[in-house]
Amino acid sequence: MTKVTIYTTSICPCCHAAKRLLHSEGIAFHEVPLDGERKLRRRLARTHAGWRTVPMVFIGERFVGGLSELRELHTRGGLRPLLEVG
Ligand SMILES: N[C@@H](CCC(=O)N[C@@H](CS)C(=O)NCC(=O)O)C(=O)O
Repeated sequence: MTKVTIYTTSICPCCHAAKRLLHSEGIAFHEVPLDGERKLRRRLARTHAGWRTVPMVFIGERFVGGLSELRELHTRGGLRPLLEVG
């Protein structure tokens, strides 16, 4: 199964919701906390079209987006197929 990585901060409700969704689907993920990681956060924004909010969800190398995009992907049944790629 393709690895899921989620960049979060501890006070972010959207991050908790995204993790709940993944948990509820039984999808294991690697969490990278961005609290205090200003350089890493700037780098992520630079390499992902100026994306400035958390969570940032990746499936393998592919940047999925944030909570809204993760939910949308899940709703239209696109999450599992991406996990099975590669
Ligand atoms: N549409 C975004 C909204 C995400 C969002 O607004 N995240 C907030 C935290 S819940 C955020 O990043 N705020 C700025 C910050 O924490 O620096 C998504 O679905 O992920």
